[in-house]
Amino acid sequence: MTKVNCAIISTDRSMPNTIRIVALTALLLFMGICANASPAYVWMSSNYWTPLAQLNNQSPVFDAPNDQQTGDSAADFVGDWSSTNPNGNPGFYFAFDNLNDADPTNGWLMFRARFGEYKTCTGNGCTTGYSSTFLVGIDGNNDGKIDIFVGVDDRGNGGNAHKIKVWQPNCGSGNLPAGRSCFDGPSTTSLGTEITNTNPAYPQAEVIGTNYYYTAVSAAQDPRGVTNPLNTDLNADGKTDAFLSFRVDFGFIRQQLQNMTGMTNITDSSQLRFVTVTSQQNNSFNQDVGGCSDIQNGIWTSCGMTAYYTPLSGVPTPEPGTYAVAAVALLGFAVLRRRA
Ligand SMILES: [Ca+2]
Ligand SMILES: [Ca+2]
Ligand SMILES: [Ca+2]
Ligand SMILES: [Ca+2]
Repeated sequence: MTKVNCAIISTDRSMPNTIRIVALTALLLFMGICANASPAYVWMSSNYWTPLAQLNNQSPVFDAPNDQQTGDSAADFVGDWSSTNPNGNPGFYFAFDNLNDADPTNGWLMFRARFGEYKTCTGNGCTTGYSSTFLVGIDGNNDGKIDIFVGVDDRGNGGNAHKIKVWQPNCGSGNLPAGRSCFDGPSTTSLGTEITNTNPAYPQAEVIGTNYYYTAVSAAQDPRGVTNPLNTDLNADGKTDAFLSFRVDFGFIRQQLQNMTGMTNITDSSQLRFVTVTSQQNNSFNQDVGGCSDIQNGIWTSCGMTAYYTPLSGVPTPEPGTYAVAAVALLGFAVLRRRA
């Protein structure tokens, strides 16, 4: 999207009515364009997020309930949208705030997943009910292997809790099975060295405010329920499901991808693929893999990897500006009719 300077258009009363209406409409149009500058937020309702389709199943069916490995339903990815259940609920969403400028190398990548339980905070001194990781692996070069992980680390209540982090992938803790490669599946990928963001504008330990949002699934957060039956408990455990959302600095991620993989010219128009994981461990994923129930033997490209998405494809729609333009146009017509 090109950068727009928001102009103020005069509607001097000495103008002929027709010209005033045209000017008014132009003003509204500019207001609409300016309204498009509204950033994307982690607390946006799911209507503003893009549900991600899977590579081998072009629907955002996402993940089976109750297939997580540690008994923590708060870390169980859930989602039941499919070609045979089109009114179902997506489980993995993406959004992008492109900062509304002409720079293709900046912006915020945002991720949201749905989990089987919204955990309220009960422990002494705890600050959140979520107590695991929500990891997103990115394949930036179309080889089916994860190149970088971003995510929320909410394990425990100490210094590590409540942080947005970035990691290099590691090759997993065991020997590679025959025919397999590092980073090509949940058992051959783990969290490696944490990458510290040294850009003072975007400190790494950033989880409060605009970067993180944990909330119960509700009609307000999932307005799809207005037209589709709202289901707040997809895994039928009697506990309200949760949305966990976070954002990371795209400029930092693209730079790290280029540093680690030799990929060049990654922009907000580059095609990326994503996987999702919850895990209590860094060296071996042990909770849930989004879109896959085979955490032991699966391969990302057939076990949870999404289709291709450019960051720009996640810019929220409908954009608020659309409504502003429509409202202005309607107002213009109303004024004309009154004066006719
Ligand atoms: Ca699951
Ligand atoms: Ca890759
Ligand atoms: Ca539930
Ligand atoms: Ca799973």
